[in-house]
Amino acid sequence: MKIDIVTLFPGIFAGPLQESILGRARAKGLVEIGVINLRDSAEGRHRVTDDYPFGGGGGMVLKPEPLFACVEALRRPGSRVILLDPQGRRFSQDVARELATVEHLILLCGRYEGVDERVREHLADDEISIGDYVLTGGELPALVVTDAVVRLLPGALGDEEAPGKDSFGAGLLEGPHYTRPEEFRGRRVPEALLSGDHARIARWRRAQALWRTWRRRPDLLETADLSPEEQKLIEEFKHGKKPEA
Ligand code: 9WO
Repeated sequence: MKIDIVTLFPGIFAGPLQESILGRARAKGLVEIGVINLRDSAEGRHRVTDDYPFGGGGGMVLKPEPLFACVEALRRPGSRVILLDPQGRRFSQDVARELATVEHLILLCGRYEGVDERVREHLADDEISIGDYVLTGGELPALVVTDAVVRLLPGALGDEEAPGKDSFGAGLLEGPHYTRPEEFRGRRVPEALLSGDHARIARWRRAQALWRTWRRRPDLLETADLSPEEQKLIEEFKHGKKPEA
């Protein structure tokens, strides 16, 4: 897989892309990530990338020419051009799974008051928002999308940390995790986890995940596909029963 990130601020990406799982996935050759300075696609001695908005109103807008030139040099069959923008469709684990199947992602990071509308209409194939807040640009959202997608590529995570069991992998929140010591400041690790009974541990974890989801994110239960036993647990929660602590 290849991911090209088009930005006016390439320096933002140096740290995040070389650390941890992203850095390791690149070193292993699972993904090639390019960071392209949009300014290099701007013409003229001053390489100007922004201009005043028609109609006035202040602020600056990213000009279409450098973005079109940059993307036209990068794109190939199998590319998907994505604008990171608060007006886009909402990013989610499902969208991450979808993007992880695309051969080549081109992520466009807007700045200032936004990009010329013709970029949105005639250059981007897709627009993605990571949430309802205004940032200073699309760079951090591009990193969020990159991180969520790359960790799904086969081999990016170790066997111990395979995706699927984590939050949203199964459409539910994760239950609690504990490590040593068994007792910390008088708080003990739940007995089920110390029992060595693997079936009991699996049941405890499933009940905890369901409980947490029911309490914190009941909306997720609408779409989760639950086994009959799990549906029964939810029914019991509704009648006031709590899972084993
Ligand atoms: C700036 C602005 C100033 C005054 C009034 C309204 C305004 N809206 C914006 C604006 O949306 N600026 C954006 C900044 C332009 C495109 C790049 N920027 C951006 C991307 N901010 N937040 C995102 C973003 C992208 C994806 N998911 C969440 C947020």
